[in-house]
Amino acid sequence: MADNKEKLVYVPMAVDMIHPGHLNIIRVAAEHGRVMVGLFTDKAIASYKRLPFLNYDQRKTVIENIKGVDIVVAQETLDYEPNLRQYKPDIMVHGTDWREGPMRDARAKAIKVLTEWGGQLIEPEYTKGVSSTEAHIHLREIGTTPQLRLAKLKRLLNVKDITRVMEVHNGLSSLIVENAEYRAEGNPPQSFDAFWLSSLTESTAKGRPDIELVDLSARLRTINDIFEVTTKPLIFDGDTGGVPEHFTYTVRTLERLGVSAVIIEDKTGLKMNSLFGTEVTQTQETVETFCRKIKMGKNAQITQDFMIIARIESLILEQGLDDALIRANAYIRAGADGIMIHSCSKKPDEIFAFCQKYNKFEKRVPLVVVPTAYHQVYEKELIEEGVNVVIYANHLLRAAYPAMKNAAISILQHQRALESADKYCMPIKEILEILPNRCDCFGSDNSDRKSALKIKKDAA
Ligand code: SPV
Ligand code: MG
Repeated sequence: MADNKEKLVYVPMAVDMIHPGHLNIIRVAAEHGRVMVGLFTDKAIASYKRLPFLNYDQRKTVIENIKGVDIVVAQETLDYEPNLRQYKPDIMVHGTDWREGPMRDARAKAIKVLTEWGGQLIEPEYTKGVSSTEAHIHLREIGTTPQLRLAKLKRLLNVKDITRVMEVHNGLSSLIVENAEYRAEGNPPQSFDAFWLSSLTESTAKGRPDIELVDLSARLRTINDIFEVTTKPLIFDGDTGGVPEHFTYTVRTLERLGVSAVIIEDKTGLKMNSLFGTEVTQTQETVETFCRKIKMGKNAQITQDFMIIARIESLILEQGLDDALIRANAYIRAGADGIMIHSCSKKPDEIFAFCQKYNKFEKRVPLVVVPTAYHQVYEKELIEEGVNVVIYANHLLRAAYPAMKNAAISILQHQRALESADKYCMPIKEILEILPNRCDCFGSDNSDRKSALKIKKDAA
C-alpha cells in the first residue's frame, strides 16, 4: 500500500452531478495510488455535450472533497495528451463507456501516449443506468430558476466557439428548440443553445406587422409560455427599446423573468423590419441618443449577468462600413455588452468586412449576426471571422406556414381531411404526447411522452 501511494493515477472526469459511478471509479483509482482528477473545464464539456449545470469552480469544490481524491487539475480539452505528458501518470483510470462514441479517438491516443513511459490503463466497468446525460433529461422536467436561466447565456459565450440561437414565437416552437438534436456518427450531438424571441415572427404569429405594435404586456405573456416548458436562455428582440425612460423598466422586467439579454436597434420613429432594406423609409437614431439609451438601460439593471446588446442598422440603411464601425465603438463605450451587426445583402462580404475591422477594436464585446439574407454561410466561416453568436431569426415560423397553408388548400380541394392529414399533418397520437403533462412528470411513468418530446435525428 505504501508503494502504491508513490504511484500517480490520472482520472479524467466532468462531475456535473456526482453519482455512484464516479465514486466507484475513484475507489478503484485510489487502490492503485495517489488520485489526480483531471476535471474537464466548462469549455471542454461544451465542445462535446451541453453546458454543465455546475460551473468549473463549483464542480472542483465538490470533487476535491470526495474521499480518495488527492489533487484536482484542469482538463482543458477532450484530448488527454497534454495533461498526460505534463503529469506522466503511472496509471490512468477511465470507465469503459469511452470505448464507443465521441471519446473513442481520445482513448486510442491516450493508450499510445501512456505506453511511452510504461503507463497503464485501467478501465472499470461503466456503471450503466447512471449517466449525467440521463440525469439532465430529468432535471429538464424539474425546470430551472430565473437566475440560473438568465446567467446561462454569459456562461455559453465564455465557452462556445459560437452560440447557436434559434427563433421562437410561442410555447410549442420553444419546445422544438429546447429538444431538437442531431447526431452524426462519431460526432458530438448538435443542438440549439438559446432562444431568439423575434419581433418579426412573434408579430406574424399574431397576424400583425412588425412595427412595435405587439406591446410589451403581450410579449411578456409569450415569454411566460416559453419559460413554462423550457430551460434554455432567451434573447429578447427589443426592437428600438422605445424611449429611454421606458426602456429602463423593460430591462428590469426582463431581468426579473430570467431573460438573459435584450437586443435594441438604433432606429427611431416608425420601425419596420430590417429585411425591407431601403424599400421603406426608416430613420437611424443619432449616436448620442442611442448611447444615452444604452447607458440608462445599463444603470437600471440589477444583476451582473443581464446583457444589453446594441444592434447597428448602418449596413441595412446603406450608411456604409465606417458609420457602422463608429457606432460600434460608441455603443461599446456607452456600456453595450454585445454588438449585433445586421445586413440584408445576399452575400456575407460586408459582414465579414465589418468583422475584420471590429476584431481589431481595443475594447471588443461579443458579436452577433443574423444570416437570413446570406443564408449560404456556414457556422464554421462565422467562427473564423470571430462571430460569437449566430441567430436563425425566423426559420421555424417560415417552415410552419407553408405546411398549414397546404393543409388548408388540400381540404378545400378534396372536401375531406384524409389527403391533408396524410401529407401535411403529424399523427394525432404525437400531438397528444408532445406537450408536457405535469401530472405525469411528478411520479408516474411518462416514458411515452418523453420519447415524443425528444426530437432527435440521427444521420442516415
Ligand atoms: C427579428 O427577427 O424580428 C429581427 C431580425 O429583428 S430581422 O427580421 O432580420 O430584422
Ligand atoms: Mg425584430
